Amino acid sequence: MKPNVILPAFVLSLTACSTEPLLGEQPANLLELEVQGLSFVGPDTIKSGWTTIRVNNTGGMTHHALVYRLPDGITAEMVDEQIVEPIQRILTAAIGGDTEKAAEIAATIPAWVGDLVWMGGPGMMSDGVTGEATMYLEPGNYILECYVKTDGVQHNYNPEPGEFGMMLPLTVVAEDGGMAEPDANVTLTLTNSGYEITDGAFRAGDNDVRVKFEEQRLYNNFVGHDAHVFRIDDDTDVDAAVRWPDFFPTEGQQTPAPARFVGGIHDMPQGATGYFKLDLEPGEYGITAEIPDAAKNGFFKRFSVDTD
Ligand SMILES: [Cu+2]
Repeated sequence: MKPNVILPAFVLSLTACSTEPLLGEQPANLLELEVQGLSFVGPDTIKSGWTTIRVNNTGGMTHHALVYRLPDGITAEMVDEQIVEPIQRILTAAIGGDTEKAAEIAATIPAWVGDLVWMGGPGMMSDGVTGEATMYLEPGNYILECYVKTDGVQHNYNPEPGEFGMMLPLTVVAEDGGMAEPDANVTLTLTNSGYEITDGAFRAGDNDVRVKFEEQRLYNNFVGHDAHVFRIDDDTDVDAAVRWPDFFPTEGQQTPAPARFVGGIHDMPQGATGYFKLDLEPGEYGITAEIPDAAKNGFFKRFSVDTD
């Protein structure tokens, strides 16, 4: 861990596991969560295999929902105490200008942070947006988390001892949910040099986006590239929006977001494929990643959606 690295905290609250039969577009293995204050509310158990995680964000601000798998022997309490809480103290020290203290705290973060496996989850969603991502999840223990910052406090951090913030422990059980791999109208392929639309096209209305993580790498020893979509209106500060998901700077992911984020998917391992939904009005959009210097690293792509 680089001593000057500011790590995000993760917090989320989720709800809902259902195994209802397929009804039209209804996913068969769906975990549906609500945002209430700074928590995810909903079920905490889901069957394995293809799994849809939906977050209805009516919480009044931008959130997201990274899903990651815990290595054997690591509990949500350990993540909260040994990673989330120190990262908040690093952020607080950095905001106060005490980089020495921030570096001291960073040195205490356990090496097993590198064994957490980022497994997608709904990307940046502004207030009023429903985020939905579908991933293939093996049985195990996971956490779903939002680490957006508000007034210098990460949403996953809860100062109350023993209480989680936007951090929902999730159990993926051995029984397979039986859901088929989703279809998609557009495929976005991520390599180490950026985004490429390799099949189909974005369209007005509902989009099912396939994301192929053909290549993946770590930035600042911590995050991989991913995809977050925002709307570009005439008055949108595009540069600020492209930079916003980078959580390393103290102002990164600080609310309010400089643009309307309409969905996406968090990073997944090299070789993985994930899916997310977008509901797009005609207009201009950008895709950016939660990494340092996203544009310089190739991770900013504009696209237009025409009226059908
Ligand atoms: Cu949040």
